[in-house]
Amino acid sequence: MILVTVLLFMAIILALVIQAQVVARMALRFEDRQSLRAQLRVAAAEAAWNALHVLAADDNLQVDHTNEPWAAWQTNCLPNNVETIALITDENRYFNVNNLAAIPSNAAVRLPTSIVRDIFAANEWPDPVGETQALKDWIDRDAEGTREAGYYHQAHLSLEPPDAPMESLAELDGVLNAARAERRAAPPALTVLPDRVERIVPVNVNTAGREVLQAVLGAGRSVLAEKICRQRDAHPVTALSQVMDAKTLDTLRPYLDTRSRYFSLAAQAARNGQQETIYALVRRDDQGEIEILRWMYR
Ligand SMILES: [Ca+2]
Ligand SMILES: [Ca+2]
Repeated sequence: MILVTVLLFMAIILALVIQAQVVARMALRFEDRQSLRAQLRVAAAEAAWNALHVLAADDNLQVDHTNEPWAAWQTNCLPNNVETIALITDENRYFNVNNLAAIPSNAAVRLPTSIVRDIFAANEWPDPVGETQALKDWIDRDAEGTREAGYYHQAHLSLEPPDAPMESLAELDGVLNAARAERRAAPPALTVLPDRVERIVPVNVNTAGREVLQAVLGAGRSVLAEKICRQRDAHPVTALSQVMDAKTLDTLRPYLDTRSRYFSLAAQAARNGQQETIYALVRRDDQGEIEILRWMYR
């Protein structure tokens, strides 16, 4: 009986020792992971800052194209075996949804709603006019329109248009899918550039996708869209007058530029299969100064 008790006692002690070792090892592993995570965050931030330095050092702020140093992948292997990679993408290659709140001062200029409607149509959305109206009413300051607060109340949706510029792609996604049975990603030609001022953010003719250019120029100008793509592939467009006549330019001027002001940045640091990524959105002003609009780790 005593032997059984002693054996049982020893077994319990042994189990406790093993458990303590396992817990200690797990704690150590957790600490290692946390420490590597901190190292990776620092490395990702450094990679991001280096990429932004290249963007700020751009020697021609009037013309931006994808063969410039800032647009190249920037990779690095640090002495502690952490590998980093950073990529800057200009956001002026897409059409800013917040342009919907701006009204062009010249009546001859194409309306932003026509451009967004064409983008939905090109992506075969079921109701381009309605989808465009939903985005416009969400953003514009007035409460007049078929997709203002009353629309959401009637549909028993707990949403209310803020009548202010959109802040993120997630917000765009939420509005577009509010009344949809099946979720659908926003057309890739659209972006969300937060700005306190209601003004049209132009697209860069040197970087915009064919679909974006076509929507901005409007149906009936597909030959012009082709011409711009051909010309910019040979040489970056340094003045809009190089690709269109003065009359056409007058009706499109607010929407087109040869440079970019908004850029997104993704910087990642990795080691041993663990990684940390930074996503940022920045604005570069006329002097090359960079303002960080968004900065998040994932
Ligand atoms: Ca440039
Ligand atoms: Ca509104």
